[in-house]
Amino acid sequence: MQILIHSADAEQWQTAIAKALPKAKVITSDAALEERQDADYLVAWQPPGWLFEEQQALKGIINLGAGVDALLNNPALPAGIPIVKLRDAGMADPMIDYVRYAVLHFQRDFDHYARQQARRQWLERPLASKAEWGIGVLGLGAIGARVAQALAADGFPVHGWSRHPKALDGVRCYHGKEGLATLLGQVKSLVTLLPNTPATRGIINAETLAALPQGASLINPGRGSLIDEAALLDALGPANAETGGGKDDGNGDTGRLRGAVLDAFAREPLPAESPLWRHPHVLITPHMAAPTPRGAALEQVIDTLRAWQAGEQVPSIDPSAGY
Ligand code: OXD
Repeated sequence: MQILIHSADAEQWQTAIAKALPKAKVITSDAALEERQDADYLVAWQPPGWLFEEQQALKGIINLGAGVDALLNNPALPAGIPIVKLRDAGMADPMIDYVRYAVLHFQRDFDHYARQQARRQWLERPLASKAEWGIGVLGLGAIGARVAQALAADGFPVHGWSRHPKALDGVRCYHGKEGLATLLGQVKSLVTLLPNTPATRGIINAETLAALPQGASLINPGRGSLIDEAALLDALGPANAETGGGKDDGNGDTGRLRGAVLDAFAREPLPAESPLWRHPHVLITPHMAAPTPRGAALEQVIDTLRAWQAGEQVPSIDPSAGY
């Protein structure tokens, strides 16, 4: 079995896979062409088109992440090859931490306190009750479901939304267009954890943002394509670093949306000229919410390679659904 690895940390993956599968030939995409040609399996994160063009014998691809959008949007990806993605693989825990931090940022008023600090203002705000802080989680896949249930266990009322009906203990689940509208009206923080597919592109737009209650917040550790960035900026209101907005309402909140915590963008790295960088109500992180921990991911990668080698079927993604 010949395995080709393509990722920023390909050498570490190479060492770990070679140790677990001593009979396999494991090479990285940096190897010479004659070395890396005719691989049976590709283990990769965001592989370039040329890699597919030169590989003619691929029998399976393992995506070193949860989102397969970069792979499916690659025009050189050959059709009909099974693609297996990482499922949770230790990513849910850091994602839960990220979302919890972002929710508390708004529920415990850290955004307002940061602006008060800039004004040297000592003013305690009334504590918003968790029980009245509805959270919407769009996307109830392996990671979204864990996030929704963790927040519910923290004491927040959690509303989850998925394309198809789902049931999750402790989470009020909705689906479809009507379900989305019902959910949006009830949440103070909206968390987007949907995959990037034609059906989810721009799902957070002027219409959906207008359906949120005044003063709601947006948390996007999912995919940048979910958000219409112009509509988001519009909903955030004018950026004025002094007051936190244009016409200050005392909290520095001027838009329909109180603020946003964003980890994923339509273009990454987020271009320097993006007005999001400068908006005082936006907290930006560089797609770091849930890095793939190699230990747990390695187990899934090895299990998949062993099953393929034994001629077994492994649940693969549905390219037409995009996840
Ligand atoms: C992923 C990611 O899809 O890190 O795993 O974005």
